[in-house]
Amino acid sequence: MAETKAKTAAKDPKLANAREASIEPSTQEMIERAQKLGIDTVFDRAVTMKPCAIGLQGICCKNCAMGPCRLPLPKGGIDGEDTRKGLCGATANTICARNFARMVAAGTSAHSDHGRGVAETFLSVARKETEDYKIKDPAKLIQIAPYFGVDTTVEVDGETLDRDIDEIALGVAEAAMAEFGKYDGTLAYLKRAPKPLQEKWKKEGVEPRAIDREVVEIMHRTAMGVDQDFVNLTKQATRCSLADGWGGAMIGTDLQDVMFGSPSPLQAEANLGVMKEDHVNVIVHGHEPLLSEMIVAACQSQENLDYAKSKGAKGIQLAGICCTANEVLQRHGVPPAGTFLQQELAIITGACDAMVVDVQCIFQNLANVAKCFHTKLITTHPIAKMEQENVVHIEFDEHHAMEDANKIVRLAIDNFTERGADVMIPRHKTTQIAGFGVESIRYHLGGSFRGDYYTLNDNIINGRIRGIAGVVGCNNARTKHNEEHITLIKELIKNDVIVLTTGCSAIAAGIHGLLTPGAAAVHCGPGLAEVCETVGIPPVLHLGSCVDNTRILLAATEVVKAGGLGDDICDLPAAGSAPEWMSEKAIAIGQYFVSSGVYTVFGYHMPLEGAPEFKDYLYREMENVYGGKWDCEPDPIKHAHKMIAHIDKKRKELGIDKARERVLMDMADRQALAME
Ligand code: NFS
Repeated sequence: MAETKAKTAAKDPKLANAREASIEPSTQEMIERAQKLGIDTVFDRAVTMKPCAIGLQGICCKNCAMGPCRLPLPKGGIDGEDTRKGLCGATANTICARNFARMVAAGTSAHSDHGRGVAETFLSVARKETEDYKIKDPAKLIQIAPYFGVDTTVEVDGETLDRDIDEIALGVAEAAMAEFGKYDGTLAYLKRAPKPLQEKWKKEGVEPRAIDREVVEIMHRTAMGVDQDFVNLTKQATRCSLADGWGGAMIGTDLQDVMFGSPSPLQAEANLGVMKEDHVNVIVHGHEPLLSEMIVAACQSQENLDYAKSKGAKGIQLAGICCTANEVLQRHGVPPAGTFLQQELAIITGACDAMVVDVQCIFQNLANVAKCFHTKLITTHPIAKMEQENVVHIEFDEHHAMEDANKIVRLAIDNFTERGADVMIPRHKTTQIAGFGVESIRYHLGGSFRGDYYTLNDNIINGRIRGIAGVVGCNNARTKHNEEHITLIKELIKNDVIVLTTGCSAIAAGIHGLLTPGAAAVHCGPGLAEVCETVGIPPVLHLGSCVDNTRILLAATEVVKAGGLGDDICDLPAAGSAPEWMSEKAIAIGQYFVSSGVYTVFGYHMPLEGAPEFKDYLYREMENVYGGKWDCEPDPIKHAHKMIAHIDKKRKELGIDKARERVLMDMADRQALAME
């Protein structure tokens, strides 16, 4: 590598300062190594490319060719009437709400197209068109079938018998596919929500009809000259987001569980240090586990292991980046090599023999970084190709999935001998317990006899657990990598708030050692520590990828059903958060959480500042309609305390705030009480 290009941040203001860019040591090491090698990473580009100040405010409209019209907020704010308008007269509220709704549409389409891909593969399984996938979790299939109107039993001569599993599979597969484009009715999974929430959606007229339809309607309504009422636009943003959370994403999660197995707790490692110098290193990156499930099998096959050994490698080390990492971690214990912001760094180790990408969150710059090393960058999805010439495209097809996976793994093995001498794998790695889900929480916190969320509720009511937080989402190069996630999560568990996590936030929590039962004694308040130690769980539970945020919705619903904490999700002492968000998918997720009754705080920044009235609608008015509302707080400690204040407000409304004080009394207090 051309050392002549060597640069350091200290000398060059165009380069990121590694210590300011991330709190994570292996990330810092790799940023500096890249700079020495003259390879730019996202961290450096974030220094040279400043975000557009008008876009940041959310008030640039480019939905027709008379614009882009830009309506920045005047310095010092609006004095008197807000007269800002675009060429057509669109107000700042309209423009901002249109942009917001389009983010929801994009996010929903990403999760739902993923869900559709899974449903299509499941249909192939049900039709017996593929040998490579099977039904691994028939119990889950039987559990979801009734929502799709599919019978799980048959009457034969007056006797009720179990129906053939293949027939159930076909019924569910066809009904799931229909959810994307059916022309009447509303989505099947809405029935899984607490009754009062279903009634709110009905009253507001926001029950999603078909998943694709809600995305299309947003694109129509936000086109030039259509919907010009920010409240009405937000309504459609809600309906579309619900088609994501209670539709496409939920179908994705469930059918993945049916085909690949529902996760259960397991131990694995995390961080760039999981890569091995003497092994063939294969990294899977993206979101859909359809191919990566097969790659896991291909990396374990004796034939491929022998082939790797014949090339001088000791074995094959598979690792993941982003949510594909979470999918294969949750079900197979494959270690994540890093979060979203570490994707280029995995190649910069010089030890990545193949990076296999599918869809979403993939930097185009990976191709430029791969060019500097021997790494084969392999795209696999027909909708996600790259223009650079060094990228190999091996298109994945579920009908010959295993064959495709073997081809990819063999390419990686062949490439092992092409590795340069300049290899540097950071030694940092941690151990974590991942693999939680609605079912495993029930098992660990519900008690095997009661079989529900009773124990969890009981501990919330008695105050050992103050509340529940969902901390999810991305990294963002505009914030210090992992700092907000980790500071926020630590502050929550210190205050006895149990954390459910997904996405890159979950990977970050694993990398920083928060996903172990041992973390309870170090970081938790006394109540949460006691519960975690008693049942042997980490205080931060890894619930999977971003589509698996649906597991958080269902876990919250289980808590409602277990009783004692109100009738609806909005009654729970719970809050949501995406402290380092960057993706449109995060906005879709935020909107469906808010519309399901969750107070949801985003970090960094929200593109709403240019339209104070619309912002106020999201941050205040939505609560009157759905019981949940948006908020934004970049400071992770203040962010945690906004969530805790909300949790405490809900405890008070439920009349369980006093119980909490009792738990925290010391012995002297208890004796004093006994004497009264
Ligand atoms: Ni979620 Fe997954 Fe990560 Fe953000 Fe991207 S990987 S779907 S979008 S960056 S958490």
